[in-house]
Amino acid sequence: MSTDRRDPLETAWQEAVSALRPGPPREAGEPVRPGSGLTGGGTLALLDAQLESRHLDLAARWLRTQGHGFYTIGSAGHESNAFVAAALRPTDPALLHYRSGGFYCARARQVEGIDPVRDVLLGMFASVDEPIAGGRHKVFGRHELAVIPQTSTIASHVPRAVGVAFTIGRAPKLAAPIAWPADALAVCSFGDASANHSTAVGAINTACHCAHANLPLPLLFVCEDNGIGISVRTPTGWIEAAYGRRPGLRYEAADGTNPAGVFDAAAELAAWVRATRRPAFLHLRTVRFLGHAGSDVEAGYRTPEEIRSAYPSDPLLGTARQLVEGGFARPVDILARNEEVRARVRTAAQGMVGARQLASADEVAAPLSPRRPDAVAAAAVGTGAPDARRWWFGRTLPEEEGPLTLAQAVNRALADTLVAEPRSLVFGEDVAAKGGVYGVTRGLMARAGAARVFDTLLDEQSILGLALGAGVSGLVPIPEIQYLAYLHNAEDQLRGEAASLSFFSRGRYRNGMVIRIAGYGYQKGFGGHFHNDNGVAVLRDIPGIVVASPARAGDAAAMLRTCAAAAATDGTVCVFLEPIALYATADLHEAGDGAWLDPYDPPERWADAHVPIGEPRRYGSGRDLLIVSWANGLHISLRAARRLAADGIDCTVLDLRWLAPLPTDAVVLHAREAGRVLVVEETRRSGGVGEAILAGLVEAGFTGPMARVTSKDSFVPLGDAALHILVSEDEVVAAARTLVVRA
Ligand SMILES: Cc1ncc(C[n+]2csc(CCOP(=O)(O)OP(=O)(O)O)c2C)c(N)n1
Ligand SMILES: [Mg+2]
Repeated sequence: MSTDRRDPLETAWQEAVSALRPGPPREAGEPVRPGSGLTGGGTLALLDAQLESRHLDLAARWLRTQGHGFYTIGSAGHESNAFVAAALRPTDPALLHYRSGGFYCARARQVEGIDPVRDVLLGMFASVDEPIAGGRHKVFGRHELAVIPQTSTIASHVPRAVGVAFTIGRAPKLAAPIAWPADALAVCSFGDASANHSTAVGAINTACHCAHANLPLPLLFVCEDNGIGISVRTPTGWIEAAYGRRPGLRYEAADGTNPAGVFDAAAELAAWVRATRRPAFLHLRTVRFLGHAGSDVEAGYRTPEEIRSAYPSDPLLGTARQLVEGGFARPVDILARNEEVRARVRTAAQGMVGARQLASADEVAAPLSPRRPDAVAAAAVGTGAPDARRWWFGRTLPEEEGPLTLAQAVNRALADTLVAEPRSLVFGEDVAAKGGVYGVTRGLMARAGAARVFDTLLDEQSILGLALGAGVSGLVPIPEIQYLAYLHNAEDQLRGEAASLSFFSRGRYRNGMVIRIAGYGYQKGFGGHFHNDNGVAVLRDIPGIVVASPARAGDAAAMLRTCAAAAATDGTVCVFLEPIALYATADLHEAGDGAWLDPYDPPERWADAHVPIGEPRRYGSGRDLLIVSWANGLHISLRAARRLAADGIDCTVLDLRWLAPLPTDAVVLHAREAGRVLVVEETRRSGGVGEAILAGLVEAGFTGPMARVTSKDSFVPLGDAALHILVSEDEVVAAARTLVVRA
């Protein structure tokens, strides 16, 4: 490969460095400026980190001109963030902006044997050897550096950062160890435009709220303010106006051209955060060079003069100036370092041409959601000590209570999880004193304590952010979302963040969790759409997650144990979708029959009662028709099956129990036995589950008659009008008759 022409940015910098006037020579161990905690020698080392970051950016563009590399968003202009890293410890969990390359290179210097140039270049080449994402994304991340990888979604990491800090703050009150040192702080960087994203705004508000409530939250926000978001200017003074005077949030600003100033401000804030366990906001003023990305034609929205006018604010020039004028280096020394780093980066880049990329779909998906069913089964039977259970439940153990409703069974299973799994936490809106929106968590706080069962503020992004932070810190979070409709405003925290972490970190980071959601329709004419939301498509297409949806008490307890065990053992992200309308249902066919109640299994039966992920449950063995359903649809289907039996139509009813992964093989097996299939689906006709069931049958070569009855493609209205929308027992019976007669 040919060497390239130098970018005007580099040439301007070289000229400016050459023109610097050296001060009287000083020893490397002396402060870089009077009173600074940073030495001249330390600054020189950090200049190398800055140069590495800059030359990585230049190399990314140079590689593109040669037809190599896949990523050109860089950190040029932001490299003063190296001095923030230097003020922190390499064990402080870091969630970084995509321009925090200087931070990454500086942090790598704090840990033996890590070459940040290699790491970042491998990312550009989408190499399988890249240490965090292994070719799945270009991202700053490395387990050995406590740098948790981020997605490309602006600000989506900020709720997790708050969750990590919350977990560090909560750790002293828990009996379980977490992944970070007791005196760690979390650091989270983001851009100035990103600071306006509702995700960031909400998360920072949560941090302020915690501080206001005296909850420990050791978190350093770093806003890398280059005054622009792609092409849109941030109004002068906005970041300070928005974040300079927030309750509970200490604010300091630092100028990226003054490295000692950045270091001292960051060190001061870090010491304060560590000591007070309160959040702080470092406003780091930067510039942006080289456009937003290689593909961005900056000249379309910035004049050449404007672009050049930022050159004097180059953080690399600021560092060089402090070193030269402070007497720690001569311009020639700095220019020589530049040449050394430049050559090193280019040589490394050349050596990576042809680096192996992911070679098969299996290799790509390997870290998506590792499953070890045997280990999960073993973990799912883990129970608290008999004494602990006895203390928790008092005189009557749940297995001695008699048959339970679905809500009671979830409650008892949550209790057993809290007893058996010291890493588990239960939280959400109203879950503590009130016991959750439907009382499912009632009594848990009184026993587990307010450190493990607690109310959050009313923000689903923050609830899931807390789960993300607790999960990546080694705990087993079990958050509650009050209604399925209210998952949607926070859905990216599940889809973009939780589900993708293992994938983008080759399993080095995981965030196992069980998100309990009260959902579905049929609330006896109550509530309207938002309390009867029945759409699950948004969950079913998220790669790798598990969606459990029990219909009755016995299944719910066993499935909750499975989910908690999978979250703890394999880092599985589980959604546990509970049918509100069946929470308190006791009967199936006749009033008073109690057929929808189940006894609670005693621990010695948990192994036999274990429900593996993806295993459905069969009712009956009728040979005329297979009815496939789940949740409310199961209750409806079992009633319909009895009416059909009176007509001489013998049905098998299959409860899917798991909506992801779908038990397609079992459906096919039972379909072959019965010859005809009817899917009874309480979700919508479009994007529901039945489409996948029928597609699975067709793909498997099943040729018998198939049909589905579903709820309508509509929102659910208030009152009895809901019944026009939701699938009914009569529709099931009619469709089944048609199907059987037709065949
Ligand atoms: C949620 C979301 N919306 C839009 C984008 C596209 N996008 C990528 S970077 C960016 C601007 C970010 O600006 P800022 O936060 O100031 O960071 P900077 O690039 O200036 O460092 C946008 C809009 C995105 N990545 N995520
Ligand atoms: Mg910006």
